[in-house]
Amino acid sequence: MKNPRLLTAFTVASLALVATFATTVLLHAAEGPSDAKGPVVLPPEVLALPVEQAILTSPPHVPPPISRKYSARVVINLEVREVVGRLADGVEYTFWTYGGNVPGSFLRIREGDVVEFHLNNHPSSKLPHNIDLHAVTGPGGGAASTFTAPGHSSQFTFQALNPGLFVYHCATAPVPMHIGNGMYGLILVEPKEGLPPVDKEYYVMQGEFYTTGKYGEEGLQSFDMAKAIDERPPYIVFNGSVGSLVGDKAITAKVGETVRLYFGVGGPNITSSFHIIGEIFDKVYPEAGLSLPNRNVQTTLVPSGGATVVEFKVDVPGTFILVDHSLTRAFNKGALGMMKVEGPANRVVYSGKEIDAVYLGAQAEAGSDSSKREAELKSQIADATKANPLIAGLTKEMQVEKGKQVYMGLCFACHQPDGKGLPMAFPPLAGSDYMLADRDRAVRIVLKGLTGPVTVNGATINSVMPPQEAVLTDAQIADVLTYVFNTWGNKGDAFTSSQVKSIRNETH
Ligand code: HEC
Ligand SMILES: [Cu+2]
Repeated sequence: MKNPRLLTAFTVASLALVATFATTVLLHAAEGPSDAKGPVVLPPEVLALPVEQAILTSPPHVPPPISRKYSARVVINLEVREVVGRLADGVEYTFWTYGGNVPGSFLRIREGDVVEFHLNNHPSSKLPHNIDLHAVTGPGGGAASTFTAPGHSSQFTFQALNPGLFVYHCATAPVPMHIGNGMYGLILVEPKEGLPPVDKEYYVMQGEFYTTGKYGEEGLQSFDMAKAIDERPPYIVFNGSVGSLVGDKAITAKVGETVRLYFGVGGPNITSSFHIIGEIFDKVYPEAGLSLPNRNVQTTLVPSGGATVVEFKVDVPGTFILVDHSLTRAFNKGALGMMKVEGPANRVVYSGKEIDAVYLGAQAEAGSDSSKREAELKSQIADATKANPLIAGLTKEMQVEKGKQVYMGLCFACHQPDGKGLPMAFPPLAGSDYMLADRDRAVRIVLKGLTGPVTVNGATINSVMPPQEAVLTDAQIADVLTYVFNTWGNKGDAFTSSQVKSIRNETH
């Protein structure tokens, strides 16, 4: 979609297909720049109001609460930009934005304010755009007055009559394409009496992307109208990209703080079952009407073109996962974020894992002869394929990746994520002369555990490593050892399941 002529051709084609879009465009053409009516003559009592510039923030940030107790004339300058950005690792997309981000800048005003709204379409844009703010009472929510060509600026005035949290979006034809390219955001109209004070406020919006390529397919992706019509998005994400709220981009809070999330759905089509794993919403303002909250809610449904406000106190530390609880969207399409909470644990509210004991169901007893034979054949096939050096290389790489998952789920707690261990407590695996000297012994240690003094790189530790034979499969042990033997500067061949199996079965 970098080629403007292609884009226009595409737009025209979809217009021809969808008659209603054509009507919308005619409407906008009739209210184009030539139709401007000139500035409104405001009555003296409005002219007497103090004038303020709105503070705009990009997600996940929210402008500060409004402390004034009177109405104002608020000037909002919002800029439309078409920008190439990251949709996922290795995946780029030409986003159409309000303010350079998806979702667009967060706008915050007060019930009764009179807003002088300027929509500025950057000269580098290829297309005209407009804005429909759901907070506006008037035709098209402003869309009819803001159709703005590239390099132009439109102005209109509205009064915020209703408090609430409202979606805004582009309403230029084809509307689903403009929204689907990222043209949506939230505007908060604080009630006159204000909102209850909280410690942290954040801004999150869900929206889906209809890329021509499959999820994760690399390169610059363009908008696929057929997938949009069928509502089959490869991506459903928070804040405009996969991983926008994970790792060091996670939102944060401290134990004891109250958090308020302004959560909206830009769509264009898919609703959200918004949920935070391990947290209960103390309050939900359903559909973002800011009057009566629901209390003690697990999951709240947010319509496309709608929003919600949720509040909760964080009671225990840890990482809490924000999801659309239609879970393949979270785990396969990107609708997943994180909130990291720091502070002292409260082991009564949440103890952490207390006991990990072996439990062998009746099932585990034998395994039928044919499944045993199947396993044998599989391992023969695996061994035969490994004879091929190319496959051997790829298999090892895959084992390293799988092994990393095992390591980060289990071994890291003692040997540390960087494999360096902890002095006097846990020996290092990175560069361990002891481990690297004897591969079978390494398998045996993971299977059966290790006690008594052990000297690694000259330092002796006398502690206990718990056996993992009931916890890990042969394949998992082969993978994790392949990982630790090929990470942090260590070098070694891959381990095989059959090697682990024969050591598991050896008698002492
Ligand atoms: C609960 C803590 C703990 C966990 C979990 C753990 N280990 Fe250990 N590991 C130890 C301790 C303690 C020792 C030293 C035991 C001793 O002093 O005899 C050790 C020793 C070792 C050694 C030999 C010493 C060396 O540094 O070369 C290897 C290899 C090893 N562990 C690998 C692993 C792998 C792989 C995993 C994950 C599958 C794992 N360990 C999980 C605590 C742990
Ligand atoms: Cu637009």
